[in-house]
Amino acid sequence: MVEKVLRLNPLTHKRRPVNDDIELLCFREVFKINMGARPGGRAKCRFLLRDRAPQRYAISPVPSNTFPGANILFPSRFISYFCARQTKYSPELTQQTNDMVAKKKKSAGSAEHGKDRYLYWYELMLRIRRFEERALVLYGQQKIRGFCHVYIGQEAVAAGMESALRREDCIVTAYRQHGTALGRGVTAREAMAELFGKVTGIVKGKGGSMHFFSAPLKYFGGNGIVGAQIPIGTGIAFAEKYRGTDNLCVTMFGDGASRQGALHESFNMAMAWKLPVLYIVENNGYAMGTSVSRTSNVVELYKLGLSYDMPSEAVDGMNPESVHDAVTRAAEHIRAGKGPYYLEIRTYRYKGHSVSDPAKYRTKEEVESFKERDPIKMTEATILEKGIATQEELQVIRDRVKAEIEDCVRFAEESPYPDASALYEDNYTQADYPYIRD
Ligand SMILES: Cc1ncc(C[n+]2csc(CCOP(=O)(O)OP(=O)(O)O)c2C)c(N)n1
Ligand SMILES: [Mg+2]
Repeated sequence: MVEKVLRLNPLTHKRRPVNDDIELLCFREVFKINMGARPGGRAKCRFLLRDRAPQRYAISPVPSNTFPGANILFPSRFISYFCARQTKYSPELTQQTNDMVAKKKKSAGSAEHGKDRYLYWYELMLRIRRFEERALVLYGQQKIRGFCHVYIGQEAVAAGMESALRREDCIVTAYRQHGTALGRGVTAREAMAELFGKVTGIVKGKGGSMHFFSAPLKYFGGNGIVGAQIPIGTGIAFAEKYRGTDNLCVTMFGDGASRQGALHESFNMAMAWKLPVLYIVENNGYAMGTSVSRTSNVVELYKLGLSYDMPSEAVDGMNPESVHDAVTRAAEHIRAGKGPYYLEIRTYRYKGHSVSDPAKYRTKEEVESFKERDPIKMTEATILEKGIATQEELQVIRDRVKAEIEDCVRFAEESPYPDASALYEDNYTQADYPYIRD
């Protein structure tokens, strides 16, 4: 087995190691080879394993790293790959989050959030949940194809955030984005038609599940490259500052993305230039099948901001109240011209990473423990317990959402696919592009 794993070319890694020893061994070898920053990995590997027959353990050497810092980045890719196995949402985090929840419960349902806001949260979260539940069924029927990452369990983040923002503020996020987009105002019709690849979709059926975009809504996607949106959001914030607005750019990413170097470059620049950017890490405990505690020494991800002197805090992401309050605090700070703010919003995804992930790397008990704090269930309970609205009023909302989801599916089914000629539309071209080779 050792032989098998070590024979992998680290750049094309195709097979998973199956036990701890192998993981550690692989990581150590890859790390040392990369640290060499020159081709010579094979020789070093032999040296490290000199007690064994070298030819059996040879790894294809990685190329020389000519970009400064690139050799430091390589190992991080391998850690997440080699460490994919059953793990848990960090126990420390779970405890801390429970403490936050207990504290929050005391003030839950307080008059500071009025009836309109509660009903807005309830309706939006329900819309997101029902939309995605339906999308999963349609995916199973092969009416939706390609990638599909659902947000189920994380709805309170989109709801609490939107109620605290202005419509002029910008948002950029990752690929798990149906909920964020619906919160922003993308209609269920536009979203569902996009999943179907139909011309009536929010980006004319060309983007699919991961790439919604709307300039009028100031919604900048929907990005499939993990962490790529962090410098993009930083740049959007720069543009807002340059234009002299007091809008901010919410730049959202997952816990996995927080290990990307782009985050550090962005944090540094945003602080140096006091850019109006609100960074939000949606810490749902996992990056694909790898838990935060397996890939990061710092499991309290808000602390990443502290080394840049960025105001940073952890937030319970399972209820919209605390998300709203934190985003409100952050927005005030940013609009006052004091620069960026960073929130680690602790949440959970009930489903696997994508439709094709059975999520065997975590226990049923863990999933259930989060479902007990389900944001929709909890919000409904608060509304009823505090007499904010009646069961009948909630039923009207439930019926409305149900009809809306039925309608958006019908709309998507009946809409046409784009014509083949659409392939030549909306493409970026530049006649004098300097790097084209014949
Ligand atoms: C640069 C890059 N590396 C790896 C991948 C493959 N990949 C897709 S999603 C993902 C996990 C990201 O997890 P996280 O940031 O926590 O977001 P979540 O899925 O939990 O919302 C990875 C590694 C990618 N898309 N882009
Ligand atoms: Mg994650």
